[in-house]
Formats: sequence, C-alpha cells, structure tokens
Amino acid sequence: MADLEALAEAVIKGDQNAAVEITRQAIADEMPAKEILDTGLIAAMSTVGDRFSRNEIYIPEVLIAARAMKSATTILEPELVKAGVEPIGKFIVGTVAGDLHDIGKNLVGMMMKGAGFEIIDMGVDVSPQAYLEKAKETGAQLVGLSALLTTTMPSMEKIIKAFKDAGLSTKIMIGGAPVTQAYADKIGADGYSADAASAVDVAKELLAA
Ligand code: B1M
Repeated sequence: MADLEALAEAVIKGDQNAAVEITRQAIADEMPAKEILDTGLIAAMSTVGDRFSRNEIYIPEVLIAARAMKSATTILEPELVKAGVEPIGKFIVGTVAGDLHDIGKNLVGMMMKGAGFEIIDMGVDVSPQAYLEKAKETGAQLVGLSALLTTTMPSMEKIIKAFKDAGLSTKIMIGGAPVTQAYADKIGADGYSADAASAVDVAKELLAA
C-alpha cells in the first residue's frame, strides 16, 4: 500500500521521481484521489509554506517542492476529475500593468495551487481591463495583484476601482516588495500579505468571509 507520509516527504524534499512514483502507486492501490491530494500533496505544501515563513528554507527549496507537487498533481488530476473533487476556489493572479517582475507572483500561484485553489495565471503587465474581463469570464472569487515597482503600485488602485465600478464582489488581495498593509488599507484592497505562504492564509480567510 502506498505511503502518503512518504509522498508528503518526497514533495517537501523536492524529490520529483519519488513523488510521481508514490502517486502512481497510490492510484494503483485505489486510494481515494482526495486523500492522496490532501494527505500527500496539500499537507506537504503547507509544511513547505510554514518552513518558508519561518526562514527555515528559501526560495529554491520552495520552487523544487512546487515542481514535485506539480508533477504528482498532473498524474492525479484525471483521478480527481473522475472523483468530482472541486478546487476550494478560483484565484486569478497576475503582475500589474507596466511591471515585468514575476518570481514572487509565481511563488504565490504555486502556494495557492498547493493549497487546493484553481489558478488562473495572467502573467505580467496585466491591465485593469484584462483582470476585470477574466474575473467576469471565470467567476473567480479572488484576484491577486503583485507589484514590485513603486511606479506600478498605483495600478492596483485603478484595478480595485474598476471592479467596484463594475459592481463585482470579487475579493482583491495585493502584495509585492514595496506594498504594505497601510497601502492596502489606503486603496481599499480586501487583503494583503507580505509573502507567498501567508497569502494562502489571507486567501482562505477572504473565501470564508
Ligand atoms: Co527589478 N527592480 N527592475 N528586475 N528587481 C527591483 C524590484 C528593485 C527593488 C531593484 C533595486 O533597485 N534595488 C527596483 C525597484 C525600485 C522601486 O520601484 N522602488 C527594480 C527596478 C528599478 C527594475 C527596473 C526598472 C530596472 C531598469 O530597467 N532600470 C526594471 C523594470 C522592468 C519592469 O518591470 N518594467 C527591472 C527589471 C528586472 C528584471 C527583469 C531584470 C528582473 C525580473 C525578472 C523576473 O521577475 N522574471 C528583476 C529582478 C529580479 C529584481 C530584484 C533583484 C528581485 C525581485 C525578485 O524576484 N525577488 C528586485 C530587488 C529585490 O527585491 N531585492 C528588483 C524575489 C521574489 C520572490 O520576491 O517578488 O518580493 P518578491 O515576492 C515576494 C513578496 O513580495 C510576496 O511574496 C513573494 C515571496 O514570498 N508577494 C506577494 C509578491 N507578490 C505578491 C502578491 C500577493 C501576496 C504576496 O498577493 C496577491
């Protein structure tokens, strides 16, 4: 019988081959797809997030863990579809207009995926209109905005205003090196987080609110 603790350990260590092998074994053993996802994969990324928050591991370790998780999830996905397992929410993420920095944004997306969200990644240099259209098209509950430049931060306010003007109730959370809680409060963002791990907690709180 496949060992889901060993699966979680493989993801935490970023051992892609072991993560894929144990996931295959768990499917062959007819373990429920949701149990494999929750106990093996999501639990692992939650541990990775906690260790990252405590500065016990750094960005490279997070990236290799996320890569192992992604490979295992690709194998598990058809089983999840068959079992009718729904994502916990839809999360649009992108870097705002004029800004090409995407490393932090990608980390946020990976941690959210690891926590069970469906991710709609819009890439970089995303206009307010594009966020708005994507939110309408997908019905996502949450939009995450990343900005690394003081010159592109004002775009966040424009996006929040565009959503308000359009009457959308989508929750908007923001982050990025120059962004602060005070700035989030000033422009009326629903949430802010300083790093990718705590972004997951903020997203879950917003979803539950
Ligand atoms: Co740029 N750059 N850069 N750069 N760059 C900075 C941001 C800068 C601080 C460097 C400096 O001068 N010291 C400075 C900004 C100054 C300012 O505005 N105050 C700067 C500048 C000026 C520029 C250019 C204008 C340089 C030029 O061309 N003259 C130019 C702008 C291009 C553009 O965007 N239009 C530019 C270009 C680039 C590169 C393309 C070379 C490259 C980006 C490559 C890429 O992203 N694919 C680059 C890089 C790498 C950096 C630094 C060195 C590193 C950024 C990074 O990836 N950090 C950066 C200096 C620095 O930060 N030390 C710098 C790692 C990443 C994991 O952290 O993105 O902060 P971060 O994400 C964190 C949190 O902020 C948070 O979680 C992440 C992980 O925990 N987070 C969120 C991020 N988004 C979130 C969203 C959330 C929640 C949390 O909710 C939705």
